Amino acid sequence: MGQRVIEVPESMRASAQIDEATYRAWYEASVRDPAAFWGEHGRRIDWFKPYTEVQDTTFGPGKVSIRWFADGVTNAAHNCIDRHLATRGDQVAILWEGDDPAEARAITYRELHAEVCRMANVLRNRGVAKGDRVTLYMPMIPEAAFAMLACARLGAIHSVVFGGFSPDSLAGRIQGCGSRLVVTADEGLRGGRTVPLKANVDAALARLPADSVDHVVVVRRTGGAVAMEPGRDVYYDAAAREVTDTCPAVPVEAEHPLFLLYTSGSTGQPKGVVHTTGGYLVYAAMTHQYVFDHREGDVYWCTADVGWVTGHSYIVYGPLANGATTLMFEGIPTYPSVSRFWEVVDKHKVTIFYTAPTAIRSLMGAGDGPVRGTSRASLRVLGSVGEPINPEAWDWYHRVVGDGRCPIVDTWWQTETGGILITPLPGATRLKPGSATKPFFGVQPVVVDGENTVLEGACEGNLCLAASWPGQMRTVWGDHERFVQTYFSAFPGRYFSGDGCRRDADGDYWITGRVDDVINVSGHRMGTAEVESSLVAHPKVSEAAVVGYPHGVKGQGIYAYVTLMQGEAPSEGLRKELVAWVRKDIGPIAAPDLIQFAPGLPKTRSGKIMRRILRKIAEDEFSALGDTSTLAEPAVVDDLIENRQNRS
Ligand code: 6R9
Repeated sequence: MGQRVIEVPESMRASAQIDEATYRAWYEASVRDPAAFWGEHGRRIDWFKPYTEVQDTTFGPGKVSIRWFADGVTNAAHNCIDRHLATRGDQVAILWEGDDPAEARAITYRELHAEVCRMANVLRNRGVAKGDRVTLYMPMIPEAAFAMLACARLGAIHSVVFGGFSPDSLAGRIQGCGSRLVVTADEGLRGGRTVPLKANVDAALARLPADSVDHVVVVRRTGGAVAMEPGRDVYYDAAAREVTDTCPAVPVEAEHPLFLLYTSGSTGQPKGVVHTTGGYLVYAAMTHQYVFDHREGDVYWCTADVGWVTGHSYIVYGPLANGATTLMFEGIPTYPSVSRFWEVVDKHKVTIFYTAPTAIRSLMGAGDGPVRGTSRASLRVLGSVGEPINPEAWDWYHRVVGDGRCPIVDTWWQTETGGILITPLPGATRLKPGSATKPFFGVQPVVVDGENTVLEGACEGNLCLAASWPGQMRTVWGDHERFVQTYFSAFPGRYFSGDGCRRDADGDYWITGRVDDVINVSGHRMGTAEVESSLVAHPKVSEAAVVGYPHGVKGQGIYAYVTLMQGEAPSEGLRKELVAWVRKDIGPIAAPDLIQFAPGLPKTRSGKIMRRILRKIAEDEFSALGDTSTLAEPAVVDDLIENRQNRS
């Protein structure tokens, strides 16, 4: 196909945990007899009561049910902390790098144990027990990980809400899962600027019935003044002084929920993705070890925020279950300068570095100089996640950041999948820039056409999974029917990812992006329906349609077509007002990049908006609009083209 192939470096091959032959043998075994394969690998974590059942899963049609290791009993915090104490109590578990380069902390496994026990006791004293939901709205400080693990220790279910979400979004997520306790910080700190986390919690709670939340625990980060409501709010440091630093880990069944995480889909409000304990932890830990070729002595850094699934699986649970040293970074890639990532790599001798294409593209824009000025000699493996990585960005990452020395693992997965599904393994897989390459052990991708026919060989279509893997989400919180509808109805009997892909003649997968109404902005998922409903809630807006368009740094930008109420006139002022409106309503990540005022939207005679046409115009490719004969008013298209906002 004329595409470039980068062979496995000889040094990697020689010392590989998994070489090519092992990959083939294990993969083969994992799909031939999944129960035997996972029965063996499930033992990589500690079980208080060992499982005898391994896999009990069905994708329908009809019933959808996913259970792994179901009669086993374990605890995630025990596995991430306690079981390491005898062998690595003095090893650093969490290496924290502050927003300000002068601030850092190193927390050993022994200290992690004490910190998590204290946090667990603070929560327990406020009524948190097994099965209760706890919302965490935290900056990237070690206390965010302590709080997650404290919940896990008690068998409580955490729901982390990204600190960039608005009070309204936070309120919806608190109410959605009925959490009665929120852990937050006074303020966050990013790029030298403060984020008013506690004030946002106050605003969120003001929108909910008065008795919704009993307790707000406030970690002091900046020391900035915040309002404290007596009886409800307590500073963490004060509460922690009153408890001991031991707290037993509550044994939970393998299928007991560990966390839920709200994520955007193509319709309606964000849904609470439910992950359970045993299978999730086995899968997160195993992928972390093999995908990143993680070994004793590594310093591993994933730059994600704990508000996203990548932070859950690959900052906290996977690495800590493996006894790793995991770096947690509070700041942003461009503060105080565009060299920050590489300075942190040198400062902490980072060996494995995992980031998102959007970060790579934005740093690439600043040129090679800021990278070349640093050593990066400690780096061994580079990773990418969140969106397709374009070959230019891949090349730069490989050639400049990794000095041509480090394999790049382009890892495809989703909030719903719990862990990485399609990826190279550093010692086993030759790389193709832009391809996520091969399935991980136990993962059975299938490419299907619109009629659910399985395509063979080289092909392009919808990316589905034919069978379950232990890290898979189990249900949507409180709405199993929505789970079945969303993931198992488009292609009955299979899990549908929502992504399109191409498989080449070598069996390598190339993810082409979402085929549903979800857009991927800087690696963050946004449902177009959510942005639309926010826009139409504005008093001057009558109708809105939102699509994605190619954006040089963000991957996709948000393009909104807006029809105003009768008598309202388009203006620059109103454009700004609408952007600010969405930003305030949902959060900065949802703010439209381009708004086009449109007197009418292209609709079929039955009133359906033809998004295909809107996407084309937003992409500035209006010469290939396809069939427009079914439009009720073909003339609206001319106006849309005339006034398009993205002109290349
Ligand atoms: C882990 C995470 C999931 C969506 C997914 C896909 C896109 C993620 C990718 C990728 C191409 C990769 N995506 N990794 N596309 N190559 N390596 O990002 O979870 O936030 O749920 O997003 O992101 O479109 O469906 P999440």
